Amino acid sequence: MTDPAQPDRVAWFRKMVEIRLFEEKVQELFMSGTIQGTTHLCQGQEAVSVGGIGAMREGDVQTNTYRGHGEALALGMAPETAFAELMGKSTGCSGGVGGSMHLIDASKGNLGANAIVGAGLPIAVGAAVSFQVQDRANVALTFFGDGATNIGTFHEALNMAAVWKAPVVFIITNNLYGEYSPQMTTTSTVDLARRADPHGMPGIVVDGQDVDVVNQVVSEALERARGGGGPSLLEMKTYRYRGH
Ligand SMILES: Cc1ncc(C[n+]2csc(CCOP(=O)(O)OP(=O)(O)O)c2C)c(N)n1
Ligand SMILES: [Mg+2]
Repeated sequence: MTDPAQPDRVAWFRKMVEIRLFEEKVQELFMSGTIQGTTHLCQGQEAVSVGGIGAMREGDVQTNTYRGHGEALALGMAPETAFAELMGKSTGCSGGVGGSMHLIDASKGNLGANAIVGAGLPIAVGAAVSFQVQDRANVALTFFGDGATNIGTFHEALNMAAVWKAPVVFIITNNLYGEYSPQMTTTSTVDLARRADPHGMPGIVVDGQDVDVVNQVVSEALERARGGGGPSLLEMKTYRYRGH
């Protein structure tokens, strides 16, 4: 979280490097069989995590996916805590029983990663509705992949959020592949931001490789939601450098 008047771009850069190096080590440990269970890397997508999380304010929350190392570290989880979780140690954020796909720290606004594609969206809408009920000026973000926009919960979550003007920002991390399937083989829509149109909410295509642009667009969507303007759908065009 940064002061909107004075974005700390050096801190963003450091965090993106931290995420990249964290995952280099994760990959090394995974390939050597040291990490039990699976891991999913977000290399190439760091600007989406850091720019998006950097737009959050005190009390805001977010959900993400099984590819959630970037968001967890951007939200301030210590790499030691994340490594402990991946190594199955009791000092991990989920006591070592969750692993890579379940990095969570509610005290820092991280309502958790989700192994189920599309599962984080309704959780974020629920959090947003709770803010409305409690009359709190907070917003929920939810990060998910391009493939998740073909899941039922995506459409259900957008519809409910639009009808109730819930303070939630939907962020598609469009890395062009769902697992190993190119977007064009699974999806009839080129710009996934257009999936906002039937719900009457803003749908914006964003250069997900530019942390400044990501931060700017997410900040505007967050403030719109915070002011009662309702949800937005932001499509971050990015690329994942590693396989699934
Ligand atoms: C409901 C559900 N269906 C299928 C899967 C298996 N699965 C894991 S990742 C994935 C593809 C998701 O693609 P995308 O949303 O683009 O995310 P990416 O992996 O590119 O980050 C699928 C189908 C799952 N985890 N959950
Ligand atoms: Mg994808």
